[in-house]
This record gives sequence, structure tokens and C-alpha cells, in this order.
Amino acid sequence: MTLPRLSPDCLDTLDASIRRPAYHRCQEAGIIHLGVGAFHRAHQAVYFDQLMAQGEAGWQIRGASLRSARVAHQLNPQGGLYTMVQRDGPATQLRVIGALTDVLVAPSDPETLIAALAEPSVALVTLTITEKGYHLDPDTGELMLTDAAIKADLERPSRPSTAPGFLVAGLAARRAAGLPPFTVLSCDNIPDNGLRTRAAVLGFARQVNPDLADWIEASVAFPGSMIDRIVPATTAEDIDALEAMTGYRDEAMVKTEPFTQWVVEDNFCHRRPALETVGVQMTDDVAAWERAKLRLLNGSHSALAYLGALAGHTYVHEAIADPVFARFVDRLWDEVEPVLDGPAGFDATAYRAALKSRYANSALNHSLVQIAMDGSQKLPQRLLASLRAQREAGLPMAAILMAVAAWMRWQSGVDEAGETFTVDDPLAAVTAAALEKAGPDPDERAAALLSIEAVFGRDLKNDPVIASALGHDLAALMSRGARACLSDFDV
Ligand code: CS2
Repeated sequence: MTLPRLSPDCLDTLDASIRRPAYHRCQEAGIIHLGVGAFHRAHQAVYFDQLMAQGEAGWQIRGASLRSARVAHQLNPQGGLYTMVQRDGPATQLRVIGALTDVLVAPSDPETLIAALAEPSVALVTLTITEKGYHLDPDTGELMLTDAAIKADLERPSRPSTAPGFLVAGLAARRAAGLPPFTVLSCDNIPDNGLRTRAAVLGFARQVNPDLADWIEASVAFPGSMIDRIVPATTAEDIDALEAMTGYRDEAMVKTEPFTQWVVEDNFCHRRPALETVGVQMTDDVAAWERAKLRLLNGSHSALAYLGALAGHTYVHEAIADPVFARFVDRLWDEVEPVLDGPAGFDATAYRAALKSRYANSALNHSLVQIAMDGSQKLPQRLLASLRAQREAGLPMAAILMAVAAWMRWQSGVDEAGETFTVDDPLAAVTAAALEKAGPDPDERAAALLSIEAVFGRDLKNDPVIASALGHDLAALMSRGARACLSDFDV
């Protein structure tokens, strides 16, 4: 028997233990969010749900998918409602979030999204479009005008497909209608996300209309932000388990941990939500928080992903329960910590201990392969920024080099059990071609990957010390396997 879908009509019938939206939900959106993935639903949307529950109206979110209609099919039949399943070991808390109104599907109907961006009620546009959604040149930080999607959008700016294209079209429509611009708040896990979003939008606008670009430059705010919450992809089993627990079916549920953090630069050009009243840290120094989070959390996540998955682990909690891996993570943090330059008063010891217990949360089933995805986009800010700083300061870098070598080993698409897998990465074809040309020799393979400037830049590519260390580590990973290599760090 198929149970009823979660919807506004069934809210009153839910079990009293399930928290639900404690405010009047309306259809008028104050926010447009691009990229309605699980992360957005378990993070920003929850803060706005709380804000509205505390009585601050006007922050309903209209979502837009820039790629498929999948999330729209999950959420729209549920009136935008979904359950956040918060798991802490055996303890589970359920909360129905009401902040989203609905989800637009941009590829099939770009005009509706542009019109939504130009609604007078909209004061804020937030984004989680992942690293690759910005189309920026990793070397120069400028919009890649030769990128196929950007080129197509520039040829037809009234029917864009990319985030920069939509933001510019929306801002142009507001300017034409005499409306104030919205604030653009990136919630992606990249350093200087505000500045990068600004570079992407201005780079696009300059090509379309220099006057418009001047207006954007002068009047639009692009605050930076640091976001943190572990939100593994929802599985079919998660949906079935929730159904068994509650008696309703929720195709849009998300699962997450109790921890959540959001640090936002206090720089808004339109109506500003009182986010500080719902636990958001408003600050002028987002960059220091970004460094701490990207280099300690995400750096170790990526290291665990490649090394752990190669060695046969499936989930983060399994890898961290393996003492060899847990000790390696400590060695990695020991290396990174002296060059972290974190926020004032940052307690690295407490932060590290908290990360260890977050990783150990066995109820999350956070898949290592999910974290391994898009490594070419993630490595620079997660591992290579630390590596550069360590190298410059003449500090030890054995653990971080081993993590980078593991990414190199991962690019072969075959794990240590000889199983093939798909390397899920926008540069997968480039890395595969480099490895094919290099042949079986580990030094050649490491050198071939190191020469990809989009990942390693010119400096690392031309650094003989780094090249030889990576060749050495890759050889060890290929011959001895990840677990044996990590036991060398077990001192
Ligand atoms: C993870 C992140 O998938 C990944 O690459 O490292 O999504 C991580 O879970 C979040 O950044 C935590 O805030």
C-alpha cells in the first residue's frame, strides 16, 4: 500500500512529536534560491524556517533547479514541505520545514525564473550551485568567457542556463522595472564565495551591457559566507524508513546531523533578515572561518574519501573508526594547523575534537564516494592551499602530500580490489587522457596530473620537490595500498 504523500493538508494529522512550521506559510517569496539540493534544505532553509517561526515574516523561499526537474517532482506535489531528519547516533528528531514555497525548473522555463527574480518582494538571492557552477577560471578568478555554457548564455542572455546568466538577467529586469537590486548571497563551500560570485556576475554583465555592469558594481551586495552542516545524500532506504516511522511518504526528506553553523558577512543592499536571532554569526571576517572549515573539515573529508574508499571503506564513520585512518587525520591536522590563520580566538583543539565526533555519527551513513566527487574542483581550497602554505613555511607536508597522491590514485577509476568505478568530476576526461598518455609509471602519472594547471596552478606544477614526493607516494599507494601507506604515519 502506498501511504499518503506529505502535504499541507496532512500537517494537522502528524504525530505530536514531529515539529512543524509554526507560522502562516504564504506564496510570496522574499528569497530565490538557486540549486535546491539536500544541503540547502538542511541548512539555510532551516534558518529561515526558524526566523519565520519567531515572527519575522517575508522570508519564504522560492527554489529553482538549474539542471533537472528531479527536486521539483519531489517537492512540488508536497506543497514545498519536507522533513528534516536529524540523527545523532540512535536519537532521531523529525521536523517539517515550511520555508520553501515551490521549485521552478529553469532549463524548461527560464523566463519564469527571470520573472521570479524580478518580483518586488524578492530581497535576497541565495546560491548552492557547487564549485563548478561559477564558471570561473581557477588561475585568474575571472569568468571563463570561452566556457561552452557561458558562451551560449552570452549569445542568448534572455534564455540563460547558468547561474551568472540568470543573476544578470534578473538584475537587468529589476533595473528596467525601477526596482532595487537583491542581495546575492553565495552559500557554496568555496573561499571568497562572495567575491567570486561578484566576479562571475560582473564578468557576465560587462559582456552584455556595460551600463548594467556599472549599476551592478555600484549597487549590488555580494556578502561572503561560511556554511557547515554534514548532509549526506538521501537514499531510497532513508525514505522508506521515514515512511515506516511516520505513516507518510516524503520524497524530499533530508537527513543531517545536529551540528549546524553559518557565518555571514554583514553586507546587504536590500532588506536584511535578522539572521543573528537564529544563531547565524554575522561578521566582517568570513575568510578566516572559511579557511578553518575548508582546510580542517573539508581537507580531512577529501583525504578520508580517497584513501578510505580505495582501501574498501564505504562511509565516513567506518573510516574514522579505523585507528590507522583516525591517526592519519590527526597527522594531517597537525600539519595544517600551524598555517591555518583561523578566526580570532579559534580553538583548534576543540574544533578537531568536535569534527572527530561528528565524523563518528554512525546514523548518517555519509558515503566516501559522495565526498570524492568533483575532486578537481575541491582540491585547491581543501588541500592545496594548505600545501602551499606549508611548503612556503618549510613545514612538514607528508600527510597532505599523501592525501593529494590518493586523489591521483583515485583518478585511475579502479580501486584496490580491482573494481572499476566512474570518476565523477568535470575534469574526468582530462585526467583520464593525462593518465593514458603517462602509462604505468607512477612518477610519470603523478607528473601528468600535476601538470593540469586548472587544479595545481603553475607554481605546484613546476615544483620539483612536490613532483618527486607525489610520484613517490603514488608509487607506494599503487604497490602497497592506502592502509599500509597510512600505517607509516602511525607514530
Ligand atoms: C563534503 C561536504 O561532500 C563533500 O565534499 O566534504 O559536503 C561537507 O559534508 C560539508 O562541507 C560540511 O559542511
